[in-house]
Amino acid sequence: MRAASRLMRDVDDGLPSAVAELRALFPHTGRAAVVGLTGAPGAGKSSLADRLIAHWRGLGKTIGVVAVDPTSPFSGGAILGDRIRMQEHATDPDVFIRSLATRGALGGLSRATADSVAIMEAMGKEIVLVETVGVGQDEIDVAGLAHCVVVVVVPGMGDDVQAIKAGILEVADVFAVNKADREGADRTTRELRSMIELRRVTQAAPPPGAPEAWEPPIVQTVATEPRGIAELSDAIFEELAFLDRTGRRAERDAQRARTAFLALLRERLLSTALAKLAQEQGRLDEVAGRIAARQADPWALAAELAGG
Ligand SMILES: Nc1nc2c(ncn2[C@@H]2O[C@H](COP(=O)(O)OP(=O)(O)OP(=O)(O)O)[C@@H](O)[C@H]2O)c(=O)[nH]1
Ligand SMILES: [Mg+2]
Repeated sequence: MRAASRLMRDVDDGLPSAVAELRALFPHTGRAAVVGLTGAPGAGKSSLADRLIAHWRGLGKTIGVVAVDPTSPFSGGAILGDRIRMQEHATDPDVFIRSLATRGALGGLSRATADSVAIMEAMGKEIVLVETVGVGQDEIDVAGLAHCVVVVVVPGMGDDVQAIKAGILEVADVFAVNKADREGADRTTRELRSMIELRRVTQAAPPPGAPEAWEPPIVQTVATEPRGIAELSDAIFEELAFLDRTGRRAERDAQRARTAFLALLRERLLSTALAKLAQEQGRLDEVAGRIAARQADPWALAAELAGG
């Protein structure tokens, strides 16, 4: 745990030795089940994570947690107020919790998340849980990094299901209707179910012999009581078993590798361009000033810095 913490710090600080260590660890990664937990701010993701951790510890599983908060400037241990919900597990040697915050101008949060997941996989964690706000179009593509994406929805937001960002249906492998102690949980559940059904009937009928499709189950939960946690865990395990049974896990792993690789590449290209900018063009502010004054055009500058 100490070595992993140190490596994560070195990765954060961008030490060249960290890259060498990550490369050495790479053959030992790829064995965990990566579960994404995503949804609107305050939906109860951390509370659910806390309950899932307790449930899985009861089953003897070892767990890693990456809590991603794009709005916070602080990275590090489980220190943020929000993470206190998982604090009781902080002394459990079989649970490793890491908070990740904004990566600054480089926008490398996705890359940092992928690296943290890899380190936890190399530690031998059986399940790695990634908690993050929002889905899909965010800086952190949790859907692209996970084997199972749990989308947390809460009732009582008016036309809640309609208000859920487009694309959520596509990335959700499991829906948790959390805060089911509140009014409207059944309605939200019904709306989600009809959305899923609508999608099925509007899709072209699968050709005979086509591989079976996964339909996201909907589980009502109350993280605070707790209620529905075993059911949520079962739904997650069923989806993971589905991937294995249908040979989809390899597909998913290829997609995960693609996401992580693109994140790394994007950060590399951007940092190269920014280093060039600092070196050859003076400070970004000056360049921006020249562009604003129409003394330089941004396309020519971008082409010069990024190639093409
Ligand atoms: N009534 C009720 N409250 C809940 C439930 N689950 C979580 N909460 C409360 O909702 C608030 C937010 O919970 P969090 O677990 O921090 O939510 P989150 O999605 O992790 O929040 P962010 O990380 O800030 O986006 C807390 O006050 C929780 O106690 C639930 O099932 N029912
Ligand atoms: Mg949280």
